[in-house]
Amino acid sequence: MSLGLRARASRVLLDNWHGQSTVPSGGLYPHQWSWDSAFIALGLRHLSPRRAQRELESLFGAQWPDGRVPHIVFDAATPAEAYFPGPGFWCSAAVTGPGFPATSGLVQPPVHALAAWETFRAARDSARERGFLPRLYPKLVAWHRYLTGRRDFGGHGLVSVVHPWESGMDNSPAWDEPLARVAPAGGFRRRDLDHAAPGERPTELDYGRYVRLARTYREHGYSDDPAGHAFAVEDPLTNALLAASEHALAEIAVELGRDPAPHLAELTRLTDALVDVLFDEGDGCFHARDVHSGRLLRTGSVAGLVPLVVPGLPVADALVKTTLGPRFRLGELGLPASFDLTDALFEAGRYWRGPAWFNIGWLLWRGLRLHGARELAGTVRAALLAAADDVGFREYVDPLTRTGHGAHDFSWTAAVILDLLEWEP
Ligand code: 2M8
Repeated sequence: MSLGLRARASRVLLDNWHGQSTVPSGGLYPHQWSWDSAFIALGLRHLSPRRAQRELESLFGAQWPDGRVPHIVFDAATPAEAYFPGPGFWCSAAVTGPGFPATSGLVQPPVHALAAWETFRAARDSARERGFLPRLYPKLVAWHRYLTGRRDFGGHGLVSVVHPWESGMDNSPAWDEPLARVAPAGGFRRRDLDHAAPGERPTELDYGRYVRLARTYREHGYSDDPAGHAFAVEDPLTNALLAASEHALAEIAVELGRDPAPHLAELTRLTDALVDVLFDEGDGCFHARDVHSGRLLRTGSVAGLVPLVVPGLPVADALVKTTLGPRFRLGELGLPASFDLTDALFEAGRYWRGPAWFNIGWLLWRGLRLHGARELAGTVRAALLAAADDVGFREYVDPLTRTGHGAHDFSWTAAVILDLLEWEP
């Protein structure tokens, strides 16, 4: 590995810092994104613990009164037309009222409590001095309460996501079937194609459907009435990160002298629901469930492996076996394909339909360590570091050839590399 990977990763995070938070990448994503900020904090904590705390604090500064943490917080200094859909599309002030930053109305996977706990652990004394956890804890609790209280559309105690953007894995083939019901909207101009090749991004048809779903949510005043949502799925990645974050909330509660028991009970409840409703013993993988059809969407999305991050997951051994099988070949490749390598829908360079992503690699690395698969975790860590060293801090890479794709100098790539560098092989 070339010397200077750490310095280069640090440079990316310093360059993408906008004063209060970090943009995922200067051109393609020029605002603050919710789950990006959580991964970014995990890396920033090694560079500047204070900045890592600010990253999360600024995101939660935009939390809505109902507890939702918006998936984009718009930077007022960035021209509105730099990103579509921009602040004028979402009209968040109509719901939040004045005094809130302009945001989207969707959410993203709840990895924040985990990031907050890890950020605290990096610099306990200064975090205590700043009152980092006492200020953040009630906001994290309200965030989880929004998800479990307002988004349990299926009645299984699992959170539903109402838009592919909420899953974080926008154009995953897992969403093809439920998305096919949505009539595409027109009358908008994409900005992503100003920065990335069409072959690496979602199709026009996908975008039309994304816009239709977001417009409808906005027109319903961002109400979480299940009947108003054409798209509603119980996603294993979202629910697994919520469970792992409940575990982190229990740790935070202890640090604050509070009772961790409610968080541990919530962890158990979510774990049971995940396994009962979304785990398929037949193929050793979790799958999203379509709330409208009631059926499991049996596809080979890597989201189905992410429950490895849940402490105490009873089916961890089966999941580890699945990572090693022909669909993911993790032991051989080290890089986690975002979709089943053997499926005709696999596309090595198109966004969430096949390429390997560094944040997913980090989650699997963490989950493998958690469940004792240390050698495989080491293989994943080494492959992520080698890929970043070879191609730079790309948004995603072809898991077979390691060709880089998407944005350059992508913040969460740099951040998880900085974190992985802190650990022994
Ligand atoms: C991607 O999603 C945004 C919409 O939220 C987009 O395509 O414009 C996804 O990869 C998502 O997971 C990520 O948080 C976001 C910013 O990096 O980009």
